[in-house]
Amino acid sequence: MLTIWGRTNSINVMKVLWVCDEIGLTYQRIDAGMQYGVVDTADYAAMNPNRRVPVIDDDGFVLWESNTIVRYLAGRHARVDLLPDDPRGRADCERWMDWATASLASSMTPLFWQLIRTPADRRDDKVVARAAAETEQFMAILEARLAGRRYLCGDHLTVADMPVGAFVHRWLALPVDRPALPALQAYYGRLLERAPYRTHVAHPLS
Ligand SMILES: N[C@@H](CCC(=O)N[C@@H](CS)C(=O)NCC(=O)O)C(=O)O
Repeated sequence: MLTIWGRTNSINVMKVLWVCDEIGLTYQRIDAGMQYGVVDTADYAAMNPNRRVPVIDDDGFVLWESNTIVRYLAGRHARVDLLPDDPRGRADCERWMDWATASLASSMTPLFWQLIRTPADRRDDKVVARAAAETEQFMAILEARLAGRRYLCGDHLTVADMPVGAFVHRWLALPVDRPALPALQAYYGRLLERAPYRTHVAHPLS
């Protein structure tokens, strides 16, 4: 039995639900985090001392860190289309996953929180402007990468698309000015053709 803890409007939970549906896994999901609490309990801290979502329990194997969970599930179910088994193909995917967390998130997280989860009268315009400008630079990197590619690491979906594709939806849904990025827009269109992406990621922002 696979159990997933995490609220559905968490970007890190979305990736895990997305990969589960791509693989065709059945699971139970337990609401946790923010208004649901749960993360404050001792039982939860025993699973994840960071008290963050998501966490999974896969037949007794407990794991946290969303990108790691995505790779684990793809690997456990031998989905070499999603998680290449050659070192270079795998490293290419992992590089974009790490980049999404280490770089893209550093501007997208404040931008999202300011514009979606902070009341308008408490927003910091300087933070918004800086985060929007930085995000535009990261999206230009993605635009260059996606030119001539259907997906981030080639002609089919891989684990690399899960963190990056989740941020792409958020950016395109945010009320910010955006330059025209045709390759990125076409990539988003391809992601939207996938039912798991529509089901778990492409939601109104909350
Ligand atoms: N690096 C962690 C970050 C986890 C994280 O920060 N999760 C956020 C939601 S996106 C969280 O738990 N926030 C507190 C809460 O929901 O109570 C991962 O990728 O799993």
